[in-house]
Amino acid sequence: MTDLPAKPVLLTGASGALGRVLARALGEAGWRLVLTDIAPFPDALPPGARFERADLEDGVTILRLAEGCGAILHFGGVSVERPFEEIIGPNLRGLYHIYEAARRERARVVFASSNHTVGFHERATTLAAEDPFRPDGYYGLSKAYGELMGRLYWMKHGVESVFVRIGSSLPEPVNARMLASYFSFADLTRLMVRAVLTERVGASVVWGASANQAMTWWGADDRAALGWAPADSADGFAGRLAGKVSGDPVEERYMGGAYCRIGYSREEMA
Ligand code: 15L
Repeated sequence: MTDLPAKPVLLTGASGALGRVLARALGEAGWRLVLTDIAPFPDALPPGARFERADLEDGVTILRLAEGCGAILHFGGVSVERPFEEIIGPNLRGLYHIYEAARRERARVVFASSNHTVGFHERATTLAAEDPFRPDGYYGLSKAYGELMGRLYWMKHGVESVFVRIGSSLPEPVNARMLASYFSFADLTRLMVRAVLTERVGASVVWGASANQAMTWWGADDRAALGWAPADSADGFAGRLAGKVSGDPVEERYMGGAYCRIGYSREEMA
């Protein structure tokens, strides 16, 4: 990583699992980072970074934190399936604050979207980025809303976004589903670098998965325009993980896996 962003970068959700990975990697690469989260930052502050606790629902503070920033890596908010009322505040109102801050600063948003925006697509298909959303719960629905808000701000205000539909970003894949959805920390970090440094991104969608060939659910997207391709893969785990399935027909049928099963009450499966 040689090039550095011209302006500081705001990273929300900095105290979360992926926020901590990015704070460390980008801080070590010399990026000037403004870190924020509703929870305290648990690690030593990377060089060139400052941290301030903030609630995404506090729009005034979000505007202030974004002052002077050229990009916002938005990893904050609820990151798993939760009841609707718990999601509205951080993921809908909070997201509006992020986009208003981006509009004011003429900053770019890199939005941590999710595979759960399309969780109710069947695993037998290979999706393109423009295929319809099929959220598998209120969390996935909030991420689809986030992508649509980004589209609105692009069309109406020229605010650029990269929507990254993150699969399963963990130290390593742990079940058969992740032979398709695994996204290594290194591939994630390299994508963040390209998403910030690429001169023009418009409103781009990228599937956040490593080069998983043993099982592929996600196809065409805007990665080439960003000059990004994943380098890692879950394929080496196929022998060990292929049999690690849930046994649940709903989970195993759809891309969203266990999220599809949460609160599922359809009686028949056509
Ligand atoms: C996500 O969007 C979640 O944030 C993460 O906790 C995992 O559940 C991941 O999706 C996944 O689908 O594995």
